[in-house]
Amino acid sequence: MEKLNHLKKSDSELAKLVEMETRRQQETLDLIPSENSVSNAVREAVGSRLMNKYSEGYPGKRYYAGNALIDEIELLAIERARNVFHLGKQWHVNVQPYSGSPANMAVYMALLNPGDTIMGMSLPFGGHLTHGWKVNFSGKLYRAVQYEVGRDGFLDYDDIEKLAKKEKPKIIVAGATAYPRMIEFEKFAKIAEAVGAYFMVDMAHIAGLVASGAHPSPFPHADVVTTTTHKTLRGPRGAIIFVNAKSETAKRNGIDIASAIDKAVFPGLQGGPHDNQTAAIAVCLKEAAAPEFKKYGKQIVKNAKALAKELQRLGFELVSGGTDNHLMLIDLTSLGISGKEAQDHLEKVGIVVNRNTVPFDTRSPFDPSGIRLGTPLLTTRGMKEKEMEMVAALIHAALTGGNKHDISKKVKDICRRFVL
Ligand code: DSN
Repeated sequence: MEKLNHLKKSDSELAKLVEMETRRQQETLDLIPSENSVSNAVREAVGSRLMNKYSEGYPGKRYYAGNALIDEIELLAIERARNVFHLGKQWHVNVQPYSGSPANMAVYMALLNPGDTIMGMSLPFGGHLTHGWKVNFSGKLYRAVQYEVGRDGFLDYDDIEKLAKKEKPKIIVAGATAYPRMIEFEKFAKIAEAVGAYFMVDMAHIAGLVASGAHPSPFPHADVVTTTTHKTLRGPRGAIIFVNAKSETAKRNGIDIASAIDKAVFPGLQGGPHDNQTAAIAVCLKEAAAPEFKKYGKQIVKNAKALAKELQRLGFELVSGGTDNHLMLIDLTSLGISGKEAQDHLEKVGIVVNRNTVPFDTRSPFDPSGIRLGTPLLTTRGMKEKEMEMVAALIHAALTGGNKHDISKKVKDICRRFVL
């Protein structure tokens, strides 16, 4: 447990809440696939005095004095981002977006006009809010058309191509929050090329897998790649936009894509960047370039496959019949409980998951038919395939009327063995 000496002295009420949350994280099994647990080094950078600075602008072009060191930090983050994903200089990198949604907004703002057509994956089928969902800015400011997965739970690239040819989007977005399978970026890129659309990949969920070679890279195929930095990449909350300065689509449209995206981030959408966050991103990228991170990313996938296999052996139905990445979706329909009920039962025994729609769900998103499970955080704790089998057994017991006291005790035992 961290000391929080100063906080305890000045605000004991808040310090107590932080300590309780720390303990909650340590004593529960977190299977939310978009969450992770960062290193102490990343946390130190986030809590550093860099947060005191204003740095509107970009390295070498700031509006305020006193930014020489901030420039160095931002340039280091940019260089490390290129290094982790093996990118040449043609990839322009912006590390300033506050998080994933503003990063995606900046891309649309740079490349589209309000009312233009965007095409992304439908939210209840596994897409993200910012990929054109109706209640989000992306579905309100733009004309959004949405693709879905087929009945088998897999993306159907022929259907996506038909939709693109019919709707002629100006941008096609690949990327998901609840899709357990590999995304075939090359196929998407061909479809985008055929209709003259920009091809954007939001790799937020899988960035750590891409960095470690556990998922194919979108970079050979995309015009723009966005990512958050706090999911599988295991950094602070934040985001990066990678821009292919040699984009043929941008050339055809006569725009300088790198400068358009920089301008959309600042001054288009944001004021001063969060320099403490930029520094922590640089730290996480250094960690992600290390050989241990390669093992980490591959182990996330091995663990997900082991968890999926054991859950299926115990009778659970998984969307698409398994997983290729860090997450899976259990369809609870045949078990006769809803996603919300399952989430609540599991939380009571110390297993933290999120309820989630399954493709073609007939229930409401507030109480859908599924739960989403992922292995990034348990893998950070050092768990392997053997522990995944135990976790599957505990989930099964919790959802089929097992003794809550016994299950909670076993959860606590595992948490004690794999310390956070
Ligand atoms: N909220 C994130 C997730 O859980 O997938 C997406 O931004």
